[in-house]
Amino acid sequence: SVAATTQLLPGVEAFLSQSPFPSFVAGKNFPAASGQMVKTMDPGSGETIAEIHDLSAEEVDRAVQLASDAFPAWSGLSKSDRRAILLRLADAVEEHKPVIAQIEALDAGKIEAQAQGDVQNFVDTLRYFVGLADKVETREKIDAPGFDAWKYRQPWGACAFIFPWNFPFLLIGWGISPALAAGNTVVIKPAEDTSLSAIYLARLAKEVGVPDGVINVITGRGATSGAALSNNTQIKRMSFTGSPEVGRLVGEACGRNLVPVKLELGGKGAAVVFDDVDVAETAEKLVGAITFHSGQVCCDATRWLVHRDIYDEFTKECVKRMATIRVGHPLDPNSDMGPVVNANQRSRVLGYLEKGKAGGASCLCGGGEAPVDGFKGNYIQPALLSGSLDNVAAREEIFGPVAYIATFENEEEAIEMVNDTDYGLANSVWTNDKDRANRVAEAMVAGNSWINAHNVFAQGVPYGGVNKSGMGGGVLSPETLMDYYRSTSVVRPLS
Ligand code: TXE
Repeated sequence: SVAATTQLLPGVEAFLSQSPFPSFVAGKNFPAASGQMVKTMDPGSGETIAEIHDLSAEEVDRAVQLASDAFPAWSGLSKSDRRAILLRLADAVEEHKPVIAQIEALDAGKIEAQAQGDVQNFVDTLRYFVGLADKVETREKIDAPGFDAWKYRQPWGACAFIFPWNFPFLLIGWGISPALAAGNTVVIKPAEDTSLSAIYLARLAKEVGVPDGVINVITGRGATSGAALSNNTQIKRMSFTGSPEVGRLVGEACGRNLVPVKLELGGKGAAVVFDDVDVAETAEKLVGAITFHSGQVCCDATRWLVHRDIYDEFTKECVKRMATIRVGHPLDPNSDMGPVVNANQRSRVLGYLEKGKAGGASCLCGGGEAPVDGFKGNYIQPALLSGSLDNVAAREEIFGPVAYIATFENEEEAIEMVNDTDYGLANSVWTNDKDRANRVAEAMVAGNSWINAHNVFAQGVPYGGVNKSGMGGGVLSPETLMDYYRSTSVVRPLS
């Protein structure tokens, strides 16, 4: 069991002992009247750690109603009052970081230190957007000769958020911070595998005085409570992060209801490695990126395109480093990489390895289940495939610790290979030639291009995908905040 590895913090034990967990709406526990539950597991031990309530469609609609009811008072607060409340929440989350991070590590299979980074990122993001909202002109004069013209900005109302299981807490921060700072209320639907940190947050918000109904968490299965939320006609905006398949369903529902929608979907990112790099250092960083959270990262570099002159040396170095990755329980401080989130995901990843090999790829290392002493978790060895990119494992999102390596001869060919995908989330270029780095970064068709790094984020720098990776403007930037205001032009002719 978990306790064999690490003593759980008293705050975590106390929290888990309250299972089963109802949703949390309008400042109260909000149970599913049907008594239907969803089990949530520690993917590291394979054991059920809690149960959460599975709301019906009517209950979801009721929750949206309560979030809408809370909107006039919340949006009517002065900027400084709202700022004070949200900064108190940021401080409280920071104080509770060890507990939230341990809950997250257990629930999502995330290495504990990484979970702490996620919680801190939530705090930083909330503080960033609160600071930014403070400076937004909600009444702005427009220069239009002959008219007294103004642009007014107001929050929308109750905004909905559907989140995936890979970064449960961090993504809540990225999603709801701009919405709350602008004066909207929010309804959060976490993934059924990883709802605990969201419930913890909603309760904490209540404790520090966030008014009832401003932060609501509805729990349950995607096909029931998720679908009900995306089909609700009262929500003013929708933001979805997850798989392209479900993203389409959510987008369709919002299209029908004419609800503005933001979609953050998958990716099949590339890393282009030129022959002038420090091979050992670059291999270390790319192996670090693909094994970070077991490769369950939408912006990961999953196609490594390596200049043919260094291909052999680079590949050897990657294989050597992958073999040193210590796979283990997320709460074991000696683990570099934890499990994948559930048994389905494990089958999916192992299935892609098989399909990739059947399609002609060679497996250079790893690629099976990874036994971890004492645990029946969903552990997989990190793997490196090589071969032609015309392979299902090189084209589809695997969402596991699997990279696909191939060679290129020149810059032009590399760019063509990078862009030969329906996705467009994030890529990186690795070279010491600054001009080349800038050229390639600009030519890669995606929302994000990194130079000599992968998976780097900063508040204020837009993050989001294009093409099949997403739509609706992305997250983390000043423009994201503006998405959470609707504007009204107010015009008076002067003569
Ligand atoms: O995601 P889903 P899953 C990819 C990744 C993974 C695959 C499946 O490849 O293997 O998606 O993961 C809710 N109406 N990504 O099944 O189903 C669901 O409850 C409304 C990439 O977990 O998309 C959860 O809250 N909502 C991705 C959320 O949608 C529905 C991160 C996401 O679940 C619903 C995660 C429905 N009909 C997975 N069905 C990334 N790129 O970031 C489910 N949901």
